[in-house]
Amino acid sequence: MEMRNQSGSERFVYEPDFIRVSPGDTVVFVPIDKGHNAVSIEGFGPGGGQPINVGFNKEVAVTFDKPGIYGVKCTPHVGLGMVGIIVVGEVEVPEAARASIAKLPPKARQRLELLLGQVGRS
Ligand SMILES: [Cu+2]
Repeated sequence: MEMRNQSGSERFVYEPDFIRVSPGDTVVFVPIDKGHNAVSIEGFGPGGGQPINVGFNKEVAVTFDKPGIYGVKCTPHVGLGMVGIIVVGEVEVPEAARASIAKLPPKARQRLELLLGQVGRS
């Protein structure tokens, strides 16, 4: 999952912003551009699941052992819609995730609604 200032016409994005993996798989966060991080959006993931905390300008590999939907946001750019999700295994969108995105800024909320809409499709 690349952390970028620009991808096509979109500014401040994770590329891709939707990743589907199997339990036990690893996702690498790659800082293509500086000034981005990736931290968990609360309400996502399995209850008590592993938190994601990728520091600024760091390349970090995260292994996902538990099925769930993991939401990430960039602290300085969540207001500009810099969010993404990682879907691990066969899962449904938890109600807690929907409740959680209602609290986010509009652009982040809209993008997450689109991303969550892709979860049930293969
Ligand atoms: Cu950012």
